[in-house]
Amino acid sequence: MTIERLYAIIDAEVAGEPRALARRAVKAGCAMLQLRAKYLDDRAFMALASDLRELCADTQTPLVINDRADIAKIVGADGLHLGQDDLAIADARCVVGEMQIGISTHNLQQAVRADAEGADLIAFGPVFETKTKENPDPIVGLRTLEEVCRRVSRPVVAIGGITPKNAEETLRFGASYVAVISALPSFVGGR
Ligand code: 3NM
Repeated sequence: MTIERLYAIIDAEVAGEPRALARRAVKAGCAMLQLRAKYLDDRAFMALASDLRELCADTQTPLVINDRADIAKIVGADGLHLGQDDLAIADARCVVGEMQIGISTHNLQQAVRADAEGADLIAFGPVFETKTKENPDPIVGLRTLEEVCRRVSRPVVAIGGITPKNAEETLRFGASYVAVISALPSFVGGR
C-alpha cells in the first residue's frame, strides 16, 4: 500500500509514545495525522495537540483533531473529526469556520446523511474487527464499504481493524484512505 493513503491516528491512550509515533508517521509520509484522546484532560490534550501541530508543519501534513472543535480552532488544525454523538457539522462550523470536517459513520444511511450535510471526509467502519474502540458498531465489511464509496460524493476513509495485510484490499473496494490506530507502528515503525 502506498503510504499516501495512510490516515494515521495517534490515540493518546493506545500509543506508547504519541509524539515519537507521530513523528514516524509524518516522516513516513502519511496523508493526514489525527489526534484522538478520549481521556486526556484539557491541558494535556492542548499540549499534545500543539506539539503535533509543530511536527506536522515540518512536513506540511494536515493535522486533524478528534471531537474537540475548540482545540482544533486554538491550535489552527487543518481538520476536525466528529462522531455521531458529537457536535453537528453546522454547529461545529460556528467554532472552526471553513476547516475540513470529517464524520464517523457506521451504516449507509449515516454516510449518505453526512455527505448531504456537507462533510468533507466520510469515515466508515468498523470494516473489520477492532479491539481499539469501546463499544464498536457492528462490522460493516468490504461490500458495504464499496456501496458507501459509490453512494457518497466525498472521499471515504475506511477504519476499524486495518492492518498492512488488508489495507490494499480495502482501498480496492473504493476507500480513498485507510485510518489506523493499533496497527500504525506496523505501517511506520516503532510502537
Ligand atoms: N472508529 P484500530 S473503529 C476510532 O468504526 C474508531 O468508526 C471506528 O482502531 C469506527 O485501527 C475505530 O486499532 C478504532 O482498529 C480503529
